Amino acid sequence: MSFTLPQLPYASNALEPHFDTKTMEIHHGKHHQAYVDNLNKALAGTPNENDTLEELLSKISTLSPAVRNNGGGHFNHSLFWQLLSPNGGGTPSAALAEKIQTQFGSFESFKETFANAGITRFGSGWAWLCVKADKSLCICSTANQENPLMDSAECPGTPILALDVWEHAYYLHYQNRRADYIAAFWNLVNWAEVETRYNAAM
Ligand code: MN3
Repeated sequence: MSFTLPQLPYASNALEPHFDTKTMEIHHGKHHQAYVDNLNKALAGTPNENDTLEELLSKISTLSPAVRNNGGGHFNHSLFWQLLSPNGGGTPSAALAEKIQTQFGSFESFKETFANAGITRFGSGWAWLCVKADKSLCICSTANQENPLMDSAECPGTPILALDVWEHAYYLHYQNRRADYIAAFWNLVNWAEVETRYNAAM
């Protein structure tokens, strides 16, 4: 089995003005494609070449750095694209809204904590909202292309919202202004998709 680049669920210019077209084209067509290609190369001829991505992540500590970096990269980006929408933004509804209110005090306070996880991640990485094994919500960040599904994760859980804070995600448009990129991200969050993932994890 070999992995393939998923199509974006919208046109590459559909997230303007928040995420610009050039960044989306390079991020999806070059960066994500490279993770897919390098993952396939790293797995070719190994006992793991027929594993699913989830299977790889669940035993990533036993696999090579190339599988960790590129398998993580492929999983994280595939998820990220689904969590964005040209019709995104606003607030979650129903059960997730209630859970956020209970755990973080308010939606605004949740956003601040999540944004802070992205802003304070030194170097490259991701910010996450996860459902933990005890069904509570957890905000954390990970380095590089690591994620909460990896057996080595410091903050294990089921990711329901993800934000790429690598410079390649924002530098063309926002340069060093990571906080502005994160502020723009809230206009694109596909809360319906986050809620679907939340309900499945519960
Ligand atoms: Mn990226």
